[in-house]
Amino acid sequence: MKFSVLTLFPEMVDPFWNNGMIARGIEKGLISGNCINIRDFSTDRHHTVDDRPYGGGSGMVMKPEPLKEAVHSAKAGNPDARVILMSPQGTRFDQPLAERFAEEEKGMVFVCGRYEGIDERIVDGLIDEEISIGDFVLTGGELAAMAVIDSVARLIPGVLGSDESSKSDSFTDGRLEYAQYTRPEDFQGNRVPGVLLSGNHERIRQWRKASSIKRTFLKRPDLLDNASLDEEEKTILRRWCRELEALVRN
Ligand code: 4G0
Repeated sequence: MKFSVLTLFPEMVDPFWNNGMIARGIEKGLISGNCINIRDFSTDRHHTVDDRPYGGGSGMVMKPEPLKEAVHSAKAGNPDARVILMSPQGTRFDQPLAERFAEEEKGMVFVCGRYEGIDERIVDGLIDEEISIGDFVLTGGELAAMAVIDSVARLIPGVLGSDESSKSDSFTDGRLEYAQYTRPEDFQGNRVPGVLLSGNHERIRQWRKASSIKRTFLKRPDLLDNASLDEEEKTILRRWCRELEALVRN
């Protein structure tokens, strides 16, 4: 997968390619990434990239001409890439969408807006998909693009080590991950749950399943709204219910 980021602040995105699993994925030749400075495609003496909004009002709007040339340049180096605008007005990004991108796309071009937004004719004419990482506003699309790239890249086979498969992550099956512990066995008087030290793999599996469904219920009940519980999860929740009832009675 080839990722291109169109931005007025390439210095903000450049370090992203050089660290952690993204850098490893690039070294392995599984992904590649580059930045294109939109300002390089401005032709006037002052390299203008923004202008005042028609109709008046505060703030500035990104001019269409440099953006159009930047997108064309990106697509020339990244053919059949999907052109994505990071914007608070976009479709909400989530794990299923990350999985779809990782599976279906050969390349992705991210347009990062600044100022109050970009000229609507660019959105209409050049953008394939408008995506938001959540209901909040950033000063630019760069952080949002990096979040999307990070989550898509780690789903590409081989980018994560075989040891740290992305297949069993939170959200992959609509449940939060179970609680994790490492040494020491006793940390400031808090002990690791005994079952995890037992070596009994079946009991450990059951404990993790209970941990997973209970934290999902407590921390993100919305994830269970349209989910169907399997028999094991129903048993876990019924038992939990009885434990709570006993607690209330005593
Ligand atoms: C385009 C994405 C880009 C339009 C980008 C802002 C939040 C997100 C930008 C605007 C962003 C997100 C209309 C304010 C840049 N902020 N939630 N800022 N407008 O994904």
